[in-house]
Amino acid sequence: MSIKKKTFAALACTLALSFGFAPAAQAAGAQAISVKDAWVRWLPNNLPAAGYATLVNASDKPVDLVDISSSDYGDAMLHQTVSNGSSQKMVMVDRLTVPAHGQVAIAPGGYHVMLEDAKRKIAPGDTVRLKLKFSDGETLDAPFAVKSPAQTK
Ligand SMILES: [Cu+2]
Repeated sequence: MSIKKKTFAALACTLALSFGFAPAAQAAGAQAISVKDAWVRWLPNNLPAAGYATLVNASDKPVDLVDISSSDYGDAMLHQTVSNGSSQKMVMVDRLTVPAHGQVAIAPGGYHVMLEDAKRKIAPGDTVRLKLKFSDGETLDAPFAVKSPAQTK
């Protein structure tokens, strides 16, 4: 982050405080990104789960998803399913750009959040939380609905 940007962020924060804006307010460029349709495809026997969601960017600048973590899983990372002919493989994705005034789908067949090493017993019907970090400095702690494979067909 540049010094200039940092100073602006600090200033915006001070302004927000002095005027009593809620943190979720659109003012001062905060909260450009929102998460919708967030769910997790759960698998039995402690197999890795996959998280899916649509990221919506309300701002006029592209914003990148740069990091994912979860208090419910030891490991959370963004993968992309790539098919070459008849076979499919997963590749790691460092950043995912959400276009200005646009959205990007983390959806079956494309991107997924690979969730491994569950820290507690997680079952369909639960809600898990994923912390999404973005290039503009914002962090979202989003609830994901846990579904069984049968519920997602
Ligand atoms: Cu994966």
